[in-house]
Amino acid sequence: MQIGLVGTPYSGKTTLFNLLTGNNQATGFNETGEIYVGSAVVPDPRIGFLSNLYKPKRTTYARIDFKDIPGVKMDDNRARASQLLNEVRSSDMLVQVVRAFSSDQTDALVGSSQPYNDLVNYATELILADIDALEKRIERIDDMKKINNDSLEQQKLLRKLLSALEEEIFIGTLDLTDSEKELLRGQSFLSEKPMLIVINIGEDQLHSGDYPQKGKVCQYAAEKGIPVVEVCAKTEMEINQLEPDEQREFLDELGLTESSLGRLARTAYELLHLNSFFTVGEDEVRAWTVNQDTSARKAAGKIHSDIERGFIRAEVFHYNYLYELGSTVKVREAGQFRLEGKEYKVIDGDVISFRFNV
Ligand SMILES: Nc1nc2c(ncn2[C@@H]2O[C@H](COP(=O)(O)OP(=O)(O)OP(=O)(O)O)[C@@H](O)[C@H]2O)c(=O)[nH]1
Ligand SMILES: [Mg+2]
Repeated sequence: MQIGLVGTPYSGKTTLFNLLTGNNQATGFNETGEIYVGSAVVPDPRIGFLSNLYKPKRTTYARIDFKDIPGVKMDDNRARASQLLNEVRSSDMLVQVVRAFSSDQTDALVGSSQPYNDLVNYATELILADIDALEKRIERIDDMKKINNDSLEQQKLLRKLLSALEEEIFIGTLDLTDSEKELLRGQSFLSEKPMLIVINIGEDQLHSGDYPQKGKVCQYAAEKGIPVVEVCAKTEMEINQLEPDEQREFLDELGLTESSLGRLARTAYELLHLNSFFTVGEDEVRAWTVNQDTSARKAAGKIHSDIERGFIRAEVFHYNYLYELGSTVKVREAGQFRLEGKEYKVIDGDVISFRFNV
């Protein structure tokens, strides 16, 4: 899974990228305009607990990959703009970074912050790109010598999508039937990608709890059903570079109980309908990420295709029992160890060991 950080120039994408991935790329006017990729550990206190209990040789957290995609600037040529758009297109999910903070430097360059306007403008860019792609496809079908029923159906559907976009409705929010989805297979649209909004606030705004156009931003996000996370990217990045005990002190002072990465990862998991399950042992304690509705057998395949193929049973208990009772022996005594078959649907927080045969 790769999450694209997108949005207008100078909104703080690279700053956030550094914060999330522990990178140290140049920000602001020193930027090189490069596209950066990096990965972040998904914080999960359950892994800490399991690791403490099992004392494994290795502890492996789940990871999320991030791609920092620069905003299109005034002097960018068309080739550059379309390269950047393709990077957006190849992301599984988008985090739109919106500037709410104000600083002399950025204000001088791009004006004072107007997060609501930026949100709408960026959405319009996505919509226009989709309209462009749709029109090309429709034209291609129109130009076909022989038109069969399938292409007629497709044509009808593409026009329906087009008129939705013209009313500024995201394709992702349309209720398409299964057969419509089938017709669109292999085509992807920018406005159907799962999206999350990060409002990049300044430290003063963190204290006051307010930023320009906040009401409009919240109303817009609620209407579109897009989750919003407020992040104070620059301050948090600076705190990250301190010694761990100093970090806690500063975070407490700012009233930040959970890191931005933690909040972002949690929101992304919800948005993408993802679950975590765990494998434990002397060698390794590890978190695995699967879609909700993943069967035990498919989950086994995450670890190794041999385990999926030779799947016999899954031995499962839920993390919460272990957390409450403190040892696997007690979990077993409490009758919370279960043997599940291949169709069992994995639940978030399951601790699983697979029995298989190769
Ligand atoms: N005061 C303040 N400045 C910030 C904050 N976040 C980012 N900045 C500054 O804003 C400038 C732009 O940040 P970047 O992270 O480079 O922005 P970007 O979105 O990557 O910009 P492009 O890659 O050009 O699209 C930098 O000088 C940052 O230091 C913030 O929360 N507060
Ligand atoms: Mg950048």
